[in-house]
Amino acid sequence: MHWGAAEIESDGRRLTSVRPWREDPDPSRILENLAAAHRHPARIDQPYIRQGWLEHGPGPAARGDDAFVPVPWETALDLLAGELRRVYGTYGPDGVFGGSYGWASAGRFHHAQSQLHRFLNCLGGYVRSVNTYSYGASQVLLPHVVGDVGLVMAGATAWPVIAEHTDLIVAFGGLSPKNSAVASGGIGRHVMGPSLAAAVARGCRLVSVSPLRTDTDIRLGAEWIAPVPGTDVALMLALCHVLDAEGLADQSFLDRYTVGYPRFIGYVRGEADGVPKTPAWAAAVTGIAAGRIRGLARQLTAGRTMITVSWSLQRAEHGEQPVWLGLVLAAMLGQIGLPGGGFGHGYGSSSDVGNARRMFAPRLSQGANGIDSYIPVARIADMLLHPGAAYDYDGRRRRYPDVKLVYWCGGNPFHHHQDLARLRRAFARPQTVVVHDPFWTGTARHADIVLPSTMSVERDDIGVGSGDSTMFAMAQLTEPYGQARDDYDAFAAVAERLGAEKSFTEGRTAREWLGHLYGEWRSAMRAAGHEMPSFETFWDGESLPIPVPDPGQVLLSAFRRDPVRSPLRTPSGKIEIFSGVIDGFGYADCPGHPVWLEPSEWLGGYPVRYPLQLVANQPRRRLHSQLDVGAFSQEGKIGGREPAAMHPADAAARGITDQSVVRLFNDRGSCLAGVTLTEDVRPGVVQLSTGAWYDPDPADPSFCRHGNPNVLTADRPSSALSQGTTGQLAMVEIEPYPDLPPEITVYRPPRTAAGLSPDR
Ligand code: PGD
Repeated sequence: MHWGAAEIESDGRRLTSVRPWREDPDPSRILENLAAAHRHPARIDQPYIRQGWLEHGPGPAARGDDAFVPVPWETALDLLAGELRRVYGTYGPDGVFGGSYGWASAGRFHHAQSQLHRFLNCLGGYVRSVNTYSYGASQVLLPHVVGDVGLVMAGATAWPVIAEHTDLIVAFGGLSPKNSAVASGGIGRHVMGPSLAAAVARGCRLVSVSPLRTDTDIRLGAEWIAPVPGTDVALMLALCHVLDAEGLADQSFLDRYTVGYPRFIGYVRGEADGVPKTPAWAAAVTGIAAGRIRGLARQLTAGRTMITVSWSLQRAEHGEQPVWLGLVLAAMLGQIGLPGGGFGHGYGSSSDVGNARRMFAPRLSQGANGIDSYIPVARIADMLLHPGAAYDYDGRRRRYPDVKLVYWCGGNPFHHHQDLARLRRAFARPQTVVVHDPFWTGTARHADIVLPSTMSVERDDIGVGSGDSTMFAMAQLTEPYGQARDDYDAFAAVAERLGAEKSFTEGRTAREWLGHLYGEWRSAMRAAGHEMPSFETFWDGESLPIPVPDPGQVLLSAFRRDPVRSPLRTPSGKIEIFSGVIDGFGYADCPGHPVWLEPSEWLGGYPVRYPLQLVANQPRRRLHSQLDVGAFSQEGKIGGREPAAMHPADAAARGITDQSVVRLFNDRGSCLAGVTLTEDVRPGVVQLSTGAWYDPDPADPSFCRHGNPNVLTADRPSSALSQGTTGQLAMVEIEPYPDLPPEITVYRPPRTAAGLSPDR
């Protein structure tokens, strides 16, 4: 599972015992959600059709409030096949959006997006989405400046190397234990915590730069620097200024391995704009004393230093800048490519960053898409609201497609997208929305055709995380909930109705696919010189290690050894401190070298009406919105609401008391939350994690009764370069909620229209 391997027992229906895998040194408590969630009434028990769609047929409609009509599987499959036939026949693949962003569940075969994409490709293709909500700004930036995203993520210096060699880790955005509890596709052994503990025991120092003290495990004793949220760039610029002014920059490294340093350092010195980026300048922006910044800069050169930037920092307006600048700062220190020094991006953001790259794993082919139409993933609402409108992206001028049918399988945009009231207006535009999910999520409630999916404990699969090297046989443990079916079976049945069954299933059952995928992989591994056991031996065993070619990998070590023979895939072959390509795009919000740009909303410059800075980060007690109904997630709620952390001084100024229910609001929306008061957040900051299921007030969908912060965040792109999400930060005000808090209804299935004939 995404949050770790587990040893689970069941009576065939319920999960009777869920324990972490005994070889996991630092398991995640998210596992504690599984048993209760598995049979929770919020599961979808059978197929449903939205009443309005059934009565009036496809077309734009206010989605989200209607009743749902339970229908037999055969009826739902017939309706779905008929609608796909109509939309493909009338509009072609350009009328179908199948991006379907989301983490779904672990498992190489039943991976929901892979299933959906393969299915839609068998029908001719679909409009897809590119990049992620996790690090969308970096995905577009890094190819320009260092040549490759995968290089930085999968090629990150391995944890054992850090544990052995690093003297100082400066972590912009911290090294979050809650985020490193999870990894896409799963994780066998969680190693970040033990590795950091070993490094600290050896004498390594940690500096955690974040408005939240808990962004690095408090037990590690890190020095906490808490700048104004969104101002890390100013802090980094001042560090660069000190290195330059005091002659501490490694000029020979900069000359040999980078291009564009003179342009950049001219900006730091204030040659271009008359503003030297001194510690005093940065102190006014960040709220960190100039002396402290200067002191930190001097420590950077004292030993082996790792500069790391979390993914969360780039989930903000101008999110490219802290990542680019982290790389530049590390380049000035001259330790890139040396064991334990240099640059990292994503340590503590996902469990797999810092795992040495493994060899490939079994994979289901998604076939070929018949069209080449896409949007940057976080532009979903813009696409639905403004078909045909022009936008910029990575140097190109593009237009949004005119989508008629939206298909989601394995994601929850009413969790992950920003400004949910706007997303709801956008979801009223298509003619049909189809959703597969095990649970009645916000997204399922905004669909027309809803199909119940199995959870991974209800099917056989092969499990290995995208960055993990332990493969597991995931045997089915219980019967499916209600009439839930594997997504694969649902797609196969629709494909059969559309004459595409042969290309979709290739004549195999799900179980036969597992043997087939494993067999293909085993042959490829043999060709690469690695003998793997038979499928039967793998299936009966506990776990199977996938070979890791270089367990002691160091990011960019080959480039450092020989930049001529191992150049980067950038135009210059070097690290681009100044990128002529990006500069040539002419984007004011992402110029040719990293700069400080004031965000539209921040503590330093926003109207006093919303004086608190919301940090809407990843949750500790679940994965995104997954398993919010589970025991561990529920245990954290306050008055049934999602917990929000704020500083006692801010609370006192507003008459807010600990453990009380409050209302957070701004011009976009409002939500309730339960307050915890703590000095572990910077004054002026309030933290409310994502993932509480969206529970809109029927009279006002911009008001979430439960605590989903995405009613407050802005649907504003990081920049014209990347069009990434900016969901991490927003300005809000908070007030006590003196009334009896309204009932939360999202954990119950939606209203059904009983007795209505499903046969049209
Ligand atoms: P999940 O809750 O994981 O969130 O957004 P994402 O959509 O990935 O949704 C996965 C859905 O898949 C769940 O509804 C689950 O029930 C369903 N599912 C699980 N297994 C299956 C299956 O086998 N079949 C089917 N059909 N469905 C299945 C996450 C996204 O949120 C991410 S990655 C990030 S990094 C962003 N982070 C932030 C943030 O920091 N701040 C804000 N404000 N917003 C964010 N949103 C983003």
